[in-house]
Amino acid sequence: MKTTAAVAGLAVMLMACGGDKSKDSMAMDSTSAMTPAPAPAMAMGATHNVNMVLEGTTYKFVPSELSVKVGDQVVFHNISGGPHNVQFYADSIPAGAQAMIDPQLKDGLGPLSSMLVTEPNATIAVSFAGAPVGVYGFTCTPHMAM
Ligand SMILES: [Cu+2]
Repeated sequence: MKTTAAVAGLAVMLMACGGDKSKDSMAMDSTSAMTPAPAPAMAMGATHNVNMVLEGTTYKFVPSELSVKVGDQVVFHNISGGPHNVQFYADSIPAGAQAMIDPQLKDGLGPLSSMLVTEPNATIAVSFAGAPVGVYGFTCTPHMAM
């Protein structure tokens, strides 16, 4: 079994719910692997909030990039312009990440895709407990082309 050495690695999310041709992504790098890891398996992770909004004619995730640690969770909030969802790119996530993501996205639109949220302030939570370190690219399915 392959184990991830850099458990305390940082993740950077680069996201936009459209309006940008570059792929939204989240990077988890292992540069912090030199720092002693403070027992991440037992630690309660931090929660990072990301708003899904429509500003003018631009759909975006706010913030558009984010660093998270293994064990943290990211909560996406449907603020405006919905329905929105969160869809990870199959070719832009680390090996093994799909096995961590898919079980969390019940009733999703498909593999690596969450369900659509339509209610104001509805949320989609993704936990990165046990997540492989690496880059996580994602978008919003209804607005990925916009
Ligand atoms: Cu959207």
